[in-house]
Amino acid sequence: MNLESYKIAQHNDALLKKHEAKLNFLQSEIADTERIIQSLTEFQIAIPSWALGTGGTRFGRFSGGGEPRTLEEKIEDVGLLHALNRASGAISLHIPWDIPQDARAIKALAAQHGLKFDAVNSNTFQDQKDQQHSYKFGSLQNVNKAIRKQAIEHNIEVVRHGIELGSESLTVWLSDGSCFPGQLNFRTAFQNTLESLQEIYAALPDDWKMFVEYKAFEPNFYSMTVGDWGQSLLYAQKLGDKAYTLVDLGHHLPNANIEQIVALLLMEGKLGGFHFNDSKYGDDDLTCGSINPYQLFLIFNELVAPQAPRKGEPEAPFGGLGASAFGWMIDASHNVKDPLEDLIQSVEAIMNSYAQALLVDTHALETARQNNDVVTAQEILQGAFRTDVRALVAEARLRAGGALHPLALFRSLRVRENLIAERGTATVATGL
Ligand code: AFD
Ligand code: MN
Ligand code: MN
Repeated sequence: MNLESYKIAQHNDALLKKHEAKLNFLQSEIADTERIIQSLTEFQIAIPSWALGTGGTRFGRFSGGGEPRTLEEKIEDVGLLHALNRASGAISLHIPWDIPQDARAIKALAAQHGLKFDAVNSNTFQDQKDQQHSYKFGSLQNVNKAIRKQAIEHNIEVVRHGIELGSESLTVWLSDGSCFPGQLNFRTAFQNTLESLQEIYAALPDDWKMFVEYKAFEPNFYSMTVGDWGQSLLYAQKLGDKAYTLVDLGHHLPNANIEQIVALLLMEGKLGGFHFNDSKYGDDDLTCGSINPYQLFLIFNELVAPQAPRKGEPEAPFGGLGASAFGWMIDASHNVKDPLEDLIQSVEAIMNSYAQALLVDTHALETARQNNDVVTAQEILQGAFRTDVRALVAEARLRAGGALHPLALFRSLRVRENLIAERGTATVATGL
């Protein structure tokens, strides 16, 4: 389904007066709104191909219909999101679920929608039907060298697909680990995984990055072989300059201080990027900012804080993070919300937290810290967090040709109803 620009213009015309009043108020209150709006305009969030349909729980899926049936339709859906919010300019594919039959045609279709290909994701957490060896006892960690080899070759195949599409990063998430005490020699499992990752790393083009994604738990597991940020950082440091740690917000033990983890990974120049989502109990993959928006804000507060740029990266002017600085991606799974509405809300939440973080007076905050003035430090942070910056985010969208209120336009155009009419209600396996 295409979204004609005149429909966006009509939508914006109807809301413009109210929007300008809110924007004028913020411009009267905040010193550098222009630089905040510019930073927001540059910020692009990659949409996971597997989040465009209903993900389901371990026990079932309740599809709402109109789901993409092909890679082309997944690209069209992300194109629609991007037309609405002008902040979803990339798609992240999962191989083998998204193997392009004609990479040139797929790349051209994505370009038509103004989309790039973000990280490609490998999959050794499921056995594929024609697979010679099973990953039942792990993949890159496996005690059987032939199984490790199969998993290494799969990852290198994924990189090859990514190269054809113009991607520049590989995300490796491993559901390797053990279910019981005694099952694994922890050190051998680490060494096997490291050696396997080193073989994959050696196959990376020079300008690529490898993101080693950690996760503290899986139901039924006793240990994970890439279980926390420390293990991921250890792998990344041993692998080399092209390897980084990927922070999925839902992959921590309850109450982990994620903003502190982000700060230390930044300090080491090993923060690769994020899989944004929200969670209450586990890897719930819920709408970003829907449960703990303050944590999301505190993460962005660390990201925009003045810091020495990473090796080879430009100094982040005024905390402007830019699309290239890290891998910015949503990783969510939808059950009771429309997938596209959920993604619209997630992108909005991320933009809001970024804009709020840019309001923080970092010099005053540092002075408060130097004086152990805890109360003032809190006032500074919460003053920014409690500022309604939605008009700044909307202005960035407006200037980039998007909708002032993407969710309202999505509904008023009856996008989902049109997609159901076009694609039917068959539930499509999205993989996850
Ligand atoms: C699952 C994993 C992990 C991974 C994603 C895509 O928990 O977050 O990034 O699948 O492979 O959600
Ligand atoms: Mn993830
Ligand atoms: Mn996950």
